[in-house]
Amino acid sequence: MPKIVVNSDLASAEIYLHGAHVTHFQPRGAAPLLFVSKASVFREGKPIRGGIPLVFPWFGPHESHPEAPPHGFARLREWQIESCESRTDDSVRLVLALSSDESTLQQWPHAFSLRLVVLVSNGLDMTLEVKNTTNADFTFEEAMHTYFAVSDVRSITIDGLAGVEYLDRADNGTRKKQGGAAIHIASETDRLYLNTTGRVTIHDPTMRRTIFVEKESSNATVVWNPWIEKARAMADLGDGQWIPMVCVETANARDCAVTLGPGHTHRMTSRIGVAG
Ligand code: TA6
Repeated sequence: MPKIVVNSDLASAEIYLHGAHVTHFQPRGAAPLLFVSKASVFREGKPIRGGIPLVFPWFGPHESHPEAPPHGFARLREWQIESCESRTDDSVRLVLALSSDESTLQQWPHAFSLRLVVLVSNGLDMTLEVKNTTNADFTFEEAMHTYFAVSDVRSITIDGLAGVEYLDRADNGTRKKQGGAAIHIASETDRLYLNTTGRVTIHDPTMRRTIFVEKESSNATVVWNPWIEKARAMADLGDGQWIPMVCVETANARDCAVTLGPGHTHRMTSRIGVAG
């Protein structure tokens, strides 16, 4: 499958045209930030397991068509390269594009054009642009479903979501409120935090690093780890592969879905990197 490989003084990165899927980001002098499953398939019509899957235009299972691909079709389509440029500050800017077509219109009856703008420097900035090319409003969900590489998910803590309301998708979507302390992962965790725009940090004492996730125009954050049984049951993840990963996802979904007017463009940005 075709991919763009970036090697600069600041970082290295890889992004597949399949799904405009970032599978590698490593700031110079740091360990890779992203987890990719060794059992992932790289095949048309299948999502890559790990890296930064793009979720659009619905989050999770389709609300009325169970046969539709979970998390929408954007991560299953071949995107086009619009531009690739290295800049005087040693950063590299990539733009990939995807527009609606017969196939997408059958799954989601709205015309759109997407652009993913990726800026590789000592951090990774990604902006998903959604343009409504119809003559009426439409409402969509989206996410950068980022899989972070950690030493052991049981030994990390996640800060930045204290007091935030969330839908507990591991408990029938029950609405709950996050306590004040840092988040520890000690079982299957699948939480869609709502109306939250703040910076989230993943503290990994074993790797002696803190990863940050900052965002703009995103009002939801998802924290996910499949834990033992779910990981074992996923052919493209596998036994024990829940340990070295955690997802902290920059999203707009459910109560925080986006309604976009005709001709308008929405831009959601996520910036990840190593703090300090
Ligand atoms: O973001 C968490 C989640 O919605 C989980 O419920 C789980 O389904 C995960 O995404 C992975 O989804 P996928 O379709 O990539 O297997």
